[in-house]
Amino acid sequence: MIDLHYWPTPNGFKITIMLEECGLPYKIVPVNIGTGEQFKPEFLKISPNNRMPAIVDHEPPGGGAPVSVFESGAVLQYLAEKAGKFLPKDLRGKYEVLQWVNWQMGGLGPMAGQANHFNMYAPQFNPPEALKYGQDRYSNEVNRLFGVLNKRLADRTYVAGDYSIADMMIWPWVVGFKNFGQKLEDFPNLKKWFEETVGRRPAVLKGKAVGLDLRPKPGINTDEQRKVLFGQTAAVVR
Ligand SMILES: N[C@@H](CCC(=O)N[C@@H](CS)C(=O)NCC(=O)O)C(=O)O
Repeated sequence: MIDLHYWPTPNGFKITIMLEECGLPYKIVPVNIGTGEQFKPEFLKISPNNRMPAIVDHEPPGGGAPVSVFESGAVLQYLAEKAGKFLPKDLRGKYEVLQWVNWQMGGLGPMAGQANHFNMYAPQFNPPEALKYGQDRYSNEVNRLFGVLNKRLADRTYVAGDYSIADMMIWPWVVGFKNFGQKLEDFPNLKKWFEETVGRRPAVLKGKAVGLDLRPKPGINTDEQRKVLFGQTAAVVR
């Protein structure tokens, strides 16, 4: 059995989608990031960066002690190796996928996360142009990254070879496109991949619905949530 330390967010959905695609049994261990459960000492032992998702696999390949993994890219790579699916074993195929996995982890995820923050959650600045600078900077970068993806999908069905962990990781970071200041009509190949090719897969729909009941109201809505999520420094976290 795999314990999935989880909250229903784009980085969480990557893992539930993969687990559903592979048919691997898992148990959700909720980490309510709005109330600060990511700072619990038991969780920090698994995920020292106080971020979910993370997994603990009690039946790792080859046996032995449970294996714990944090960082969603590493988790999906682990699960792909465990299941023998969605990550080619040959060198060329494997690195074709992994370069897009890293593109998502280092580019689309962080930039869309910041676009979301400035567009949806940042307080009013004085002067107001200061807020617009942050909004434009990150929304423009997501726009560029969506353009890269749109071009990539012009002559292929999936991002890298067959359907893979790259598709599963990128898809949840397109879901919130409006909050990142984007219109999918500007990216027709991406739109088709998002809405039809990947978006109609039963495991994707199932994975994206996992744990929605844990969080009746999406987003960050209370002062407590804002304080926990936006006030972090080394001193506060310790
Ligand atoms: N690079 C990390 C990012 C994970 C991440 O940012 N998780 C957010 C939710 S989507 C979180 O746990 N936030 C808690 C916090 O900010 O304290 C990954 O891909 O696993």
